[in-house]
Amino acid sequence: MPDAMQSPNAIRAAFSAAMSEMYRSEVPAYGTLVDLVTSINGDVLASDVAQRLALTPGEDTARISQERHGAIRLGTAAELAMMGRVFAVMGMEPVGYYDLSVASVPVHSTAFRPIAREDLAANPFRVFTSLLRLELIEDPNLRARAEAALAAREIFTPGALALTERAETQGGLTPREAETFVSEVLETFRWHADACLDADTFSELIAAHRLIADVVSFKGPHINHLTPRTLDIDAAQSAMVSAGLPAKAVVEGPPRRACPILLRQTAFKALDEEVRFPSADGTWVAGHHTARFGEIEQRGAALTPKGRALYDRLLAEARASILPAPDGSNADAYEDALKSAFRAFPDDWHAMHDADLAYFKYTLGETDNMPDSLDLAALLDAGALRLSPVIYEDFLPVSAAGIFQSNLGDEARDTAQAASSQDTFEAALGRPVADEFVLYAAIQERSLRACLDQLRKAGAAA
Ligand code: OOG
Ligand code: NI
Repeated sequence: MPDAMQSPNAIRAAFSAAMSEMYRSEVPAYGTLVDLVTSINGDVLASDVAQRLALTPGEDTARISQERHGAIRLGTAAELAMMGRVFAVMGMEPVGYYDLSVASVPVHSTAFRPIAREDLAANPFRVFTSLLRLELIEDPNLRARAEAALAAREIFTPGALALTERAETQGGLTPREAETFVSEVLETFRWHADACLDADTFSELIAAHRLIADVVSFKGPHINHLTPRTLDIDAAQSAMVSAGLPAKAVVEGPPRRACPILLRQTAFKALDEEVRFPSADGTWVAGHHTARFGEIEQRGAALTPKGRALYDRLLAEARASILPAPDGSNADAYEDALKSAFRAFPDDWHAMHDADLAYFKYTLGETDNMPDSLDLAALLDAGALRLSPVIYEDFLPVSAAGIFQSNLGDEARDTAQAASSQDTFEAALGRPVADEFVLYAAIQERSLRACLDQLRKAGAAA
């Protein structure tokens, strides 16, 4: 990249900040969430819990207050492919494939995010990006109207399209271009209260699936939530309830642990918003839509395939005995079932490392009894190497399904939908999605190699 160009990390950080500012003004309760999470994070970092979390100082701790993810839902393959090019300008790559059809949600998804350790440390902003599966609308007439509405819209401004092309041909954007790019791209995610479809079509789409109505009826893929990261989600959940926010009944993901793994999430329910629908005589018809909500998350260690398989098995075990009721009536019993299932998952960093359950970054520790060999176990036992968990940067399909559902009005939907495929999704995107495990393993290996090199040099010098 030529010197005069703005770094993708700086563009992403500016974009993430601009999104946060826009969402704060659109959904004031999000601002309340950010404030309470910031204060809880400050408390945790000042307490001795911070030590136990073993976060990498200056890397995992520095980024927390500006860390968040967002979510959008796109209507067509062309929108997804273009969105991929826009995110690439900000250093965000598609990672992972999530098939939500198993939970009767008619989308499949990926997460756009930075992938290198340095870039994640600079700013880890991610966007959970879903593509609607229109083929799941059964009524051919309704499907055709939905397709026509999507074909007629252009979700990117001319400026956003032109600057994305410029970034691709000139290998980046100048600081001035980057500034314009951020404000142009922001327009795509803005809320529009004016629908593009008439009230009757909207009702029919709602009846087919609320999510389909949300994607198809508006000018663009309004950001539907923005999620700050907290270091203590249980404290944040109580604070949310105390602040009068309509919090979701249970926290999704693993139970509370001393050594957090993967991702725990909770949300406040979607707001009922006033919208207007155009009618044939040129007047507007007032209506309502629930679309946007708030979410908080706590991130823990990324798990290896072995750790992930254990997580999936224990979660399935708990959920086979009890499923959280949407009204929260069995929330305590569900938490107990989770806790008891997860006793089989070691809750100690060293044990998780030795059992190959999670990924770690190694740092050099200080020790007086340096072992003779560079054997990993000996180095860890002697304290010559220390462990810091590689933070999980991705999402969880069961949790995502729970988040989607809590915001679709908690309707019971037991009709399973045809499974989709990663191939179809990648064809729409125009490129493959990265494998998250490969990325985490690379971060672990690189950090180990760097430490061993330093120890070797120190040994040679001694
Ligand atoms: C996305 C829901 C998934 C998460 O944090 O798991 C998600 C959506 O509702 O569009 O954001
Ligand atoms: Ni989310």
